[in-house]
Amino acid sequence: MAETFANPVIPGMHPDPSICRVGEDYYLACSSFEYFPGVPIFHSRDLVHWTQIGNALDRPGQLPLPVGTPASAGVYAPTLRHHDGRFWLITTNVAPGGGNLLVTTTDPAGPWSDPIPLPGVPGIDPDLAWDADGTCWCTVAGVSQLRLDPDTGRALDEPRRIWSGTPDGKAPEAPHLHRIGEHWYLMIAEGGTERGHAVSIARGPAPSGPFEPCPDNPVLTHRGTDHPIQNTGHADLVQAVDGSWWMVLLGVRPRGGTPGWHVLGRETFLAPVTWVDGWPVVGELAIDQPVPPWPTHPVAPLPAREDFDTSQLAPHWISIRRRPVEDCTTERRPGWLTLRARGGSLDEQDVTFVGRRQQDLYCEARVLLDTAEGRGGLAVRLDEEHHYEIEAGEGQVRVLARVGSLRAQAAAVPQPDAAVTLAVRIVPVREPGGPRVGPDTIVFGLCGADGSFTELAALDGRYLSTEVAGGFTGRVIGAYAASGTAHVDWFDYRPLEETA
Ligand code: 6LW
Repeated sequence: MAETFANPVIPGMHPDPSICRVGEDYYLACSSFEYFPGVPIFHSRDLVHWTQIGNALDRPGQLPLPVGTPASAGVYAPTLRHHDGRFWLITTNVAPGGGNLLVTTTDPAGPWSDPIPLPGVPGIDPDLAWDADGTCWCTVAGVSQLRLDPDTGRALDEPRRIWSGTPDGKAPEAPHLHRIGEHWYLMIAEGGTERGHAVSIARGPAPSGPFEPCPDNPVLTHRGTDHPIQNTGHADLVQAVDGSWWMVLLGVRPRGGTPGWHVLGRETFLAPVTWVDGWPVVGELAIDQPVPPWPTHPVAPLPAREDFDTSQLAPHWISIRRRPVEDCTTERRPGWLTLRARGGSLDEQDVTFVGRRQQDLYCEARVLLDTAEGRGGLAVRLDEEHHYEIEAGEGQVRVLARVGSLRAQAAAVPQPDAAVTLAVRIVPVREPGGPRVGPDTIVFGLCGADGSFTELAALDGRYLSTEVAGGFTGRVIGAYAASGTAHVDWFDYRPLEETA
């Protein structure tokens, strides 16, 4: 029985993957939308096990995400390439004062350069490719293309439409141009990033075409199926060290009925690719995927407990739109993360929040929070209009919910102490004897000093799903300050078995 690995290889909200290889090292970048820092960068030695090594846009000056930047706006799809000894990352900041930008570095863990603005590059999903004479070709959704000076960001000609995708496709986007053998291949996503998503490809004699569509397009889609991985698309290709070819792509894992609800956002999956008559054939894409034919290099999982004992937060911690130190700092009380409310609640765009992507279908998070100087809590967030939270302060612990225009208080009890351990457990749907409907149940409670869990409220996970909220993101679980100052001693996150 061949050994298998679990797809997605990068679970949780990690969409629009772009990949490159340097020697025996693989690097991958994803979108990050309204979260800061932006564009998580991952490293792997086997395409299966990945470690986040940083974020390309981790300085406020690199990533303006002002209040007014809508949820699911901000950083859209990146392209990550290595050329001439440097890493290049091009992406789009869909925000007031944003636009297409390019950053470069010799160390993908950072620091990356200040953004090089690309005023002549239109649209979204920019791609970079260099031909043999060093010309840099920038291709964008649509699909249009222009030549670019990557050192200055100057467009060297006007954008030209080079392909519109397949006749029954729509929204041709996510272009990636690869020179493979005698051909230039132009791979795109089309059909929109929902259930109709697909990957199509064309090839031509030059980076500018003309392009001949693959006779078997789309080369990958799960539309019209009940496959457990849906919305498959937005792919990139990489040649492995052994010469084989692989595809990373985004997909979702809807659960709990029809149409099914996905809550972790669009995740990064891995599939094998073979070539037949000069066209790619995408192999099996499964939740349990046969491992590639080389030694695997497992990596340590993220620590279950974050003690906030260092002034630099680990790269997987994200805030909403910005994280000026004065609002989220470990300097004010060593060993604690101090969250100073900016005045906004989770309904506002500038709430003080630090969290991590939910990466497991079932999981538990706990925080020890000192609310002697204000109010704060533990939240499961999709956006300003879709979040559940347990909030403590001013002598009361409450479980609150917002779904669109509906707000509810699901529980309220006296707060036992200023320092309180709040918890959320995301568990399978509780349906005594009935059909499983919905992806999960989100249970909030208080923890005793002995680690015991006292449930306060159980909420339906359907309403914190992308099918309900819309947009491009997935759940983020984090601590926040609603007023005054809340201090976080530690934050625990651990996966739960499905039988939890
Ligand atoms: C991404 C584009 C898309 O830039 O969604 O639906 C955008 N397609 O390819 C955000 O993921």
